[in-house]
Amino acid sequence: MEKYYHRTACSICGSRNLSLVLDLGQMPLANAFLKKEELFLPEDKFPLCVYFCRDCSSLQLLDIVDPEILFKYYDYLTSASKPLAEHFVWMGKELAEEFVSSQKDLVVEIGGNDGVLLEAIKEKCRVLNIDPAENVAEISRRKGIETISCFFSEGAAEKILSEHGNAKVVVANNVMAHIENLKGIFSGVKKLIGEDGVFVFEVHWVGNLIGEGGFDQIYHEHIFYHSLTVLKHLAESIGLKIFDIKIVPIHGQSMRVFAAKNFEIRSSVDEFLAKEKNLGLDKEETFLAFAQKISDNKKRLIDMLGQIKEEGKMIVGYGAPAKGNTLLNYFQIGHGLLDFLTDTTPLKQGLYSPGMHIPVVSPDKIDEKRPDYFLLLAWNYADAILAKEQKMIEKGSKFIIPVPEAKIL
Ligand code: DWN
Repeated sequence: MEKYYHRTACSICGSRNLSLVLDLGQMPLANAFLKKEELFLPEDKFPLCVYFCRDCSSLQLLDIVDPEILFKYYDYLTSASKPLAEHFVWMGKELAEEFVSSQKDLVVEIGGNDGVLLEAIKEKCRVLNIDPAENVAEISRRKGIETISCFFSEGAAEKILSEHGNAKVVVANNVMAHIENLKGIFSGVKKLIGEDGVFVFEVHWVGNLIGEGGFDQIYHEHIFYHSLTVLKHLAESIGLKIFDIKIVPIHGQSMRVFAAKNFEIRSSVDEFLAKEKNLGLDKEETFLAFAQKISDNKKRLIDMLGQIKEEGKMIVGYGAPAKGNTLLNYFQIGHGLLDFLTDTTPLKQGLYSPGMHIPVVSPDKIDEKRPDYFLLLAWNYADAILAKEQKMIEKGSKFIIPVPEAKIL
């Protein structure tokens, strides 16, 4: 199969009435960290262009990279980000409390990564992790969680149903933006949850992307930038109803969406749909205005970093998140500005960032090098990180928040 292909129709509604609202150019894959010996080899880059569908208002990529390339081996571990792990432990316990009534009940997680959520509830019910990344699935299995290393689909759902029975809960966190055939996912889940099960998923909210969040969450893994409005129509098209929604402070702001066949719809749904209408998420010009804000911020951040370097100061990247690579590559921030990136993920340490080839090192290097400034690439965990680095800050180190408008704290 080709490494990627270009769609000409909306993945949600099939319309060809699509408008290019943001072109970030040819970009490397955001999680394709490189070994030293790979630095001088050709590096895959793909068009990173965001389109607005004038018919269903969805925001999406049309250049679809082969999911086997993206997800069969994965550098990203939920457990490497303590605040995220704590969030999913809490989420697992909440869902078990609300929807699980027997140890025989089955909870299936699509894209459960290294098993953080399911591990928190595996004593309360049966659990099953479906994750395509073989290296990560192995970590999940070592936690005693039955893990099938495959892509979820209607076919996979039928196999799970025949071998495990209906699921009381299907969870899918930071997955529903990553899968081209969303109708197939919703249909598979509908089969799996039966008459009285629920589908609960968290996904980054497009209202945050264009507002307080950052454009850096745009990369090839994220085919969609979702609104509730679009998800509601999609779910209803295959016979599921979205009955509740909450905003959670994850990856900026994510939606936690609740869907089922027959649950009573709560007022949160209409309230949120009205909020999206007020934000103009159904208008092309909303996203064109967002694109302009990005180029304004590029100049601001580059000038800021250049000024700091002229003063002879050291700047390092704090965190080596996927989103950080969109920012670094689009803004062309390289080794001349950042000495290195620190990251708590062992799988990333000793590697180099895709595109800009900045070395990724353990956070232990921070004490050794005492940087003057940190470019907070993992800005979505700012509260936890600033609390953790209080001593460093008291000694004079400063943090730079890169998006939506670069600022020194
Ligand atoms: O959809 C996805 C999002 C939800 O998660 C995936 N495609 C990949 C991933 O994106 P990301 O890499 O931008 O996610 P995070 O969770 O924002 O990544 C944070 C990075 O920062 C991790 O590599 C861990 C690191 N980190 C750190 O070095 N020190 C995190 C914390 C909290 C820290 O204190």
